[in-house]
Amino acid sequence: MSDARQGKAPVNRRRVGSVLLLTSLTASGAALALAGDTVSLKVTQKGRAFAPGAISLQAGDAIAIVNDDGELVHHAYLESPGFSFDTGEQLPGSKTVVRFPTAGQFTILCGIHPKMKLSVSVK
Ligand SMILES: [Cu+2]
Repeated sequence: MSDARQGKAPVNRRRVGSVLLLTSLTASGAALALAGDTVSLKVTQKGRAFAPGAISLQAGDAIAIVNDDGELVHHAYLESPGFSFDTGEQLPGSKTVVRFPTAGQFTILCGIHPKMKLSVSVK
């Protein structure tokens, strides 16, 4: 039922509990959806980069942001008028689901690696 349990290594499974807790705690902004929600697109964080680096969505779509970057911690966030989110620290193997409720052009950044950028076009 939970996609978060798809981690390959045992180390990922131990972290599922804390990741889900983090997701629910930060859901007050309504931007972060529950991990079980339907996801339109998966974005990975690997080699200190988002892949793909640009995506297009329909308003209401959700994406899964997966940290697939070995031992590196990431911290995706977005700040814009009317729509913001902050995933907090994303441990290796973790997945955070973010829903984009409104149309617009957005850029997701990583609080740890300033060169990481993900352009999101929501129609
Ligand atoms: Cu990062």
